[in-house]
Amino acid sequence: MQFELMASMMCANYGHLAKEVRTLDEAGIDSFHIDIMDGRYVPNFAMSLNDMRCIRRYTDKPMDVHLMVEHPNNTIGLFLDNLRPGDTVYIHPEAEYHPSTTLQKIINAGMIPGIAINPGTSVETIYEMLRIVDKVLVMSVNPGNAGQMYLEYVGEKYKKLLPMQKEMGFDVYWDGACSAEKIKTFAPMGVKGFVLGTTLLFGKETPYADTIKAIRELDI
Ligand code: S6P
Ligand code: MG
Repeated sequence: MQFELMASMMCANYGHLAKEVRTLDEAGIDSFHIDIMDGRYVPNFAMSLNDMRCIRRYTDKPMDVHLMVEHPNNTIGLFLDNLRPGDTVYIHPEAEYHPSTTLQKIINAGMIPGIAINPGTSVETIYEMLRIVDKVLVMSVNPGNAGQMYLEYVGEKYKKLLPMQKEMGFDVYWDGACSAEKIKTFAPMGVKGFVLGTTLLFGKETPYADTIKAIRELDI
């Protein structure tokens, strides 16, 4: 079964970031998930513009940029200027007064527009935007940190969103506490890609190539 795997780069070892990027690239990761935080929309600072630029220098694979910042419209140009067509940018709709304007900016710049939805955000709230975006990143943990517990109630939201994909023209992606068991359950239901962080990929003894290979060979 085909699905995409994204590496959550906030979980990488910054002692040797270039090596991390090259190893993940060679291990067959599909794209690099970049968690940008501003310390206001979420109570953390993870990565920022320079980290993204640095990662871009060591790989030609797509960037998957997740903006966890207030009013992304104010600074999104900085990111778009450093991205390429085929890269994705997600905003959190509730962080913006006019999210559809910001999404249009992403589209006009030639990038793939996405929204990230928090565990507490309902499908009804973002319904109209589903027609504008190509990707919906469903947060299975509250945004801000890696290494959190999966929030069981988010499963219901996937069940609600997935049947709308075709008619509204978007794909669903998973972010937070992603395990092999979750991929086995949700990939067949139609989730197109999974962000891999500390739960499955980083901080383990197993080489990235072996982990990624084992996920691709899951019996699904
Ligand atoms: C959380 C962020 C995520 C995490 C990822 C980490 O704010 O958007 O991308 O980095 O979920 O994965 P894990 O397996 O440590 O939860
Ligand atoms: Mg993320």
